[in-house]
Parts: sequence; C-alpha cells; structure tokens
Amino acid sequence: MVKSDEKVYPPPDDVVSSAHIQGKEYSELYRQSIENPDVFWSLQANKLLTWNKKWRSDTAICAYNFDTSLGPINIRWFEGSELNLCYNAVDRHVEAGYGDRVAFYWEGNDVEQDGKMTYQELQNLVCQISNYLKSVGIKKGDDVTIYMPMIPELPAAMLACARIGAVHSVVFAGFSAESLASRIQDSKPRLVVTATGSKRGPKEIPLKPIVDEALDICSKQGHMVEKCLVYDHHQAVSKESVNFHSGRDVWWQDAVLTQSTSCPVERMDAEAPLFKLYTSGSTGKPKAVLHTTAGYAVGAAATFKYVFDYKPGDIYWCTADCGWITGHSYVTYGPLFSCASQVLFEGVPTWPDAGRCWQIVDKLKVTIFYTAPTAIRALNAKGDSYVTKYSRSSLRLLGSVGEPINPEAWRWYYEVVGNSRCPIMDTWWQTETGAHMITPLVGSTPLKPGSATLPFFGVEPCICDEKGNEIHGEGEGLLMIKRPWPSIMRTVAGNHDRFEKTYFGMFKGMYFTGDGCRRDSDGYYWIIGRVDDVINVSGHRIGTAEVESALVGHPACAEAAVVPVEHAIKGQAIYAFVTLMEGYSHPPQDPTLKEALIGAVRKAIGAIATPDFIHWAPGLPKTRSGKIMRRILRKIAGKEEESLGDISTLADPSVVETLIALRENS
Ligand code: 6R9
Repeated sequence: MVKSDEKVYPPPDDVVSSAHIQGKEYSELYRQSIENPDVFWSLQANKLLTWNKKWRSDTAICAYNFDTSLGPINIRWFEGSELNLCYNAVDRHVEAGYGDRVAFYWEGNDVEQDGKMTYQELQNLVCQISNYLKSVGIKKGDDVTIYMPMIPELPAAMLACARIGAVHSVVFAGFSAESLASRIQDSKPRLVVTATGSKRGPKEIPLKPIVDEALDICSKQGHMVEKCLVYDHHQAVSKESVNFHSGRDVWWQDAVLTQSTSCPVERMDAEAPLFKLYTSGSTGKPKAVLHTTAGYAVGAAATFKYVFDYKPGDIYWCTADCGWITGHSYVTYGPLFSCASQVLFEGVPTWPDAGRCWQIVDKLKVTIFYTAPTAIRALNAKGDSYVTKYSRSSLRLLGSVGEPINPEAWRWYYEVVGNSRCPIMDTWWQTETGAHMITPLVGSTPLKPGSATLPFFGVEPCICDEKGNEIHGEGEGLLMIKRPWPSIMRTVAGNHDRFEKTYFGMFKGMYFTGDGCRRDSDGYYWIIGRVDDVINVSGHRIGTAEVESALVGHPACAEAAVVPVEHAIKGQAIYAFVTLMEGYSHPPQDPTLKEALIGAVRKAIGAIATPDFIHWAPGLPKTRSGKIMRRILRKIAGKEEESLGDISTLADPSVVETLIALRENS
C-alpha cells in the first residue's frame, strides 16, 4: 500500500474542462448533498429520470430509521412517487427519437461472433418478453429467476420483469445446480429463464442441464417451477443437445418472438421491490439482498453519469456479468438510463488470447472501460505486447471494481492500458449499496493508486474502532456509513431480522459494511478488505461457512475451517483445513480424496469457490469454549507463523505445531 505522500495523479486539464463535475464543484455539491439532501436529490431525480408521479414535497425525501433500539430498521426514498425503470431505460429514449441508437454491441466468445441491438429493437424484444410473462400469469410482485449467459436477452429479460413489476433474481450462470436450486427454493419463482448454454474460452458450458438438475432438486423439496423459458443460444450450445421437458419447457424463439411488440408499462411505487440478488455473508446460506425502485434508479443513474462522466457518443464497456451487482447497476440499469451504447461480452479476456479486450476496444472504439483488478492482474501477467499491439486510442476513462486494486496493478492499468492518459475510477461499493459509494470523479479528484478516494454525493462514511468509537481524521478501523443513500438495500428478502443483525447490529445507528478501511491525512479512503468471514476471490464474495458446509457434506470430512490466502491473480484464494473422520490418517492413504473434497465444493457452490489448498488437519486450533481460532489458521496458511501471537488461550496449543509440520504434506 502506498502512503499518501507518494505520487498523486491530478485530473488532466482537458478532462476537467469537459467533465460533468469540475474541480471544486465536487466539494460544494457534496456538502449540499449532506446538508440539504432534499434539494440535492430532488434536483438529481428530476434531471436523471422520468416520473409518472413525483414524490411528496411536504415530507423529507428520505424517511428512515437506522437504529434498532428505536424500532425496526426501515428506509424509504422518494415516497409517494411512481415510475417504471424499463420505461426509463428503453421507451423514453425511443420516444425521444433515439430508437436507432445501438443499445448493445454483443461480442460472442469467438472472435467472429458479434451482433447489435438498437434501442428500438430492445423495446420490441422487452415488450415481447413481457407479453410472454403475462401470458403465463406472471404479474406485479411475482418472482422470476434468470440463469443466462451474457447475451442481450439477459438484460432484456431483467427489463421485461421491471416493465410488468415482476421481481427478477439473476443467478450467475457459473453457479452449480445446487446453488441455483437453493436460490430458487428461497424465492420460489413460478418461472425460470435460461438458455441452452454458453461458451467461455475453449469450453462449452451447457446451462439447461444445470437448470434441469436444479428444478429436480426443487421439486423434491416441494417447489415445482411451472415454466422454464429456454433461449436457443445455438452459437454456443445447440438445441438438439439438451433435454426438453414438454409441459414445462418452452423455447424462447417460439414463445417470445411470436408475441406482440407492444406492452404497457406498470406504474411502480417508489418502494416496490425491483430485484433480489443473492450474496454471501459470514454465516449460513447466501442472503437475498432486496433493492427497490426509485432510490435504486436514482443511485444507478447518478453514479453512472457522474463517475464515468458519460456523454452521448461514448462507447461504454463493463466486463461484469449481469449475475453480479455490477452487471445490474452498470450494465442493465445505469447505462441504459443514460441511453448509452455499450458492449456486452460473453467470452473471457484471455480468449483466444490476452489481447481480446483491446481488440474489441479498437473494433468498437470503446471510450470507457470498467473491469476488475483480477482481470487486470491476469492480463498484466501475460505481458505488455498483447496490449500494445492494439491502438486503444479511443479510451478516455478506466474503471476498477470488486476488490482493492494493488498499486502495481493500478500503474500497469494506467500506464500500459491507458497510455498514461486515462484516469482510473476505483469504485468501492457492494451488492448491498446498489451503487458506487467511494469513488473519484474524473474532473475533480486527484488519484492515488490503491485508494478509492472520496465519498460519492450523499454518502457519509465513518471509521470506527472495535468498540464503536468514531475515529476522526487519519486512522484505521471498521468502515461504517452513517445515513442512508438512495440505492441502499431495503431488507434481506424474507428475513428482515438477518438484515438488521448483519448491517445494523454492529454499532448503534450505523450501517456496517464488513470492510476494514484507513483514512489518510487528505481524507482519502483506502479499503483494506473484509473483516468478516467472507473471502474475496477474483472480486467475488464467497462465505467461508458455505465452503465449510460443502466440505463437511462429504462423508470423509469431519470438520473444516476455511480461510483466505493471498493470491497473485485472484487477490485471495480459498485455503481449507480439513479434519477427516475417525479411521483416516492425515494425510489420508487415498490419493483421490483431495480431488473428491474439491469436487464437493464445486458441486455445492460452483467453480468460483474451488479451494486452492486442502491442508490435512488432525486437529484445529480451538479456544476452550470450542471456537475455531481462524486468526491462527490464517497465519499458518500464509506461512506467517513467526507472528502467531498469543496461543495460550488454545485448548491444545500443540495442534499449531502439528499443522505447521503437515503443511508440506498437504
Ligand atoms: C461491487 C461489488 C463487495 C465487497 C466490498 C469490498 C470489495 C468492491 C472494491 C472493493 C476495495 C474497491 N470491493 N469494490 N474493495 N476497492 N474498489 O464488488 O460488490 O460483490 O457485493 O462485493 O467487495 O470488500 O465489501 P460485492
């Protein structure tokens, strides 16, 4: 981590003069957003979106309670208003004469596969999907699960839900059948939308068989999904190669493309649920983060416009999948609210080689490029020639999200990818926050590599010590937020108690982010990483409890404890300590057991949760009350046993030496 007195990168003059927010404007607007949120957010909401009905002007723009001792946590923004997010993302642009503008430039996995969809075409498709959904009885408030590859039909399906008021729950198409099943089981949709499959790199990824398996699991557990709408994505996986369950399955091409291309929009209340997105926490099963309509829209629209400094003519590309929050706010909603033209990429950045992103940048003249540190490090490792082979002269702004970006990766991104011309917006935020929270603004924030810099409008961060005392000025501690911002999640669907405990149970009256953070003498924020039992693998959150429960699900595993270790490309990797059942030795005789345990995790969660290390552990370091001391396991995994600290509180301190000795055999 660099210190604050190291090199800073002020915004270039030409960038400042054309930016939406210039120089000192940021601090003035920020102050207004905190001191007078009603004025600030009314203006933004009026400017950024089209409303069927405006919010009440006789009450505060945000009504909330952040303090469990005063009653249930609740947050309401723009009360009394009505709007439809699909209308805002699509129809109003067509009405304004932009029907011919490209909404999506689709780039398939293989170089020769591509396509385009204009706003007019998107409107037609969204209406057809909406009409199909209505024809099978889906209505306002109903859940729809979407498990699809990165093709325009994925955001279109999300928008169709928003159009008719259905609540979408997109599950990343890399999750296993069991994970998908548990999400379906939790939200109980009557309909699931999927595709035959996808292709990523050299691999064909059949999706329909995974959905079949998930739906089987669900029906055994008592939830019958009535309809499964399947897009025949023949460029990746053919229709002929997948099973078809007549009565339940329906081909998209038959059922959707035959519908009428007009469909009225539902007027939605400000606080009507918009979507659920499952994310990992420190305990138990992934939780359904619930976002609602008006506040989320204002947050996504404002951050997209100001953080990326979007202007008509920009070609924007966010590499995130719609299965993650980044793909919700910065593929489906934010850019379309601005009538932007964007790239949707189904493949991987290293296929057919590590120059793919820059080939696409040159081909489509991409001006704004937003990706994750793990991708930057992976491409950096392949060498500069894959980048310098392409001109990249269209690029003007770069973005980073998902985990702290190490200054080395930042500099490579800045100097090599951006030719030292393009400022990097390092955006800190979360599934729960809905939109960017701590981020530079291109025309006003001097950059420091590795720092997400300063809070966005309306965001009031605070750093607390472990007792909940606020640290003013410079310091390090837990990152909390003191007041609601428009796009904050409203609840954990079906479990408000978990919402309150997880986010408001740490210190009274504040939202707990789960991250550790340092503030420097310039007031810049430096995110350190999760302080809870969440591992950030390639920018994706994996709960240690989920991996442990998958391991323990294997008959040979008696107990498991999972910790993060540093990884050069992924940021963090999963390191699992495994105690086998009675009768097994550590390490076990059976050489296939390690693979079998790893397989159990992939089956329960998906390939993204694959442990990189299995460490055989005849015993785990526990306190006398039986609590596993993960702090010690982290040190052993990271080969930092010289700084183990006090181990005298362990029930059996000798396990530490046994584990160190066994490390080499694992
Ligand atoms: C958007 C997203 C959230 C967690 C968050 C933090 C980490 C995200 C970051 C960052 C440092 C950044 N994180 N962006 N850490 N700098 N720019 O990633 O949402 O998947 O919910 O993850 O990711 O630890 O708490 P989500």
